[in-house]
Amino acid sequence: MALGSNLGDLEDNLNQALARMEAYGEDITLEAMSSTYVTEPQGPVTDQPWFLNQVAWYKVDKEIWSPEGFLSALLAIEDQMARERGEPGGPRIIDLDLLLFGELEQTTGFLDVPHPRMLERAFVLVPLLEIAPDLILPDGTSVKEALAKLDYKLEDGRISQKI
Ligand code: PH2
Ligand code: MG
Ligand code: MG
Repeated sequence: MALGSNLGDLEDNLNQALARMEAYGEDITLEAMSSTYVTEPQGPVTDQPWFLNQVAWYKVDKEIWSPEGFLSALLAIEDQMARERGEPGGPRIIDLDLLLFGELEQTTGFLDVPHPRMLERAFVLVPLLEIAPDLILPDGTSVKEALAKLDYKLEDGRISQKI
């Protein structure tokens, strides 16, 4: 799961989302969590505050959680944290994106995994590499290879990227 925030108390927002994930119980357990990174806004809206981003890896009991159910659990936390759904790609208190669900590959519109833009985003791949250095995505690409293709700069926990 990728976490992002660029409104309010960014650190507190990410921590609150992580705490709410914990409250779901034993069939969703935290396996690894990256550091946080201060990141340059990507996407259609460039005139907005820099983000705080982080990636967390969960072990999910698949007998209990379908991929869509798990995504709904993330969206429910966004709603509980009073995220307003404004401009697409614009500023937000909290954004929780499902990057991967095991080896699953699907594009249904409600849930597209792997996340369709993850390979273009250093703010996702840098923290992901930190917690899963040997990860190979379902299509055979490694996180390392994907990151090597991007034009980004990582300095003191800050990631800037030009597309
Ligand atoms: N999320 C977006 C759009 N742009 N840029 C950064 N740096 N970090 C984000 O989390 C982010 C973004 C849409 O979800
Ligand atoms: Mg997002
Ligand atoms: Mg999102």
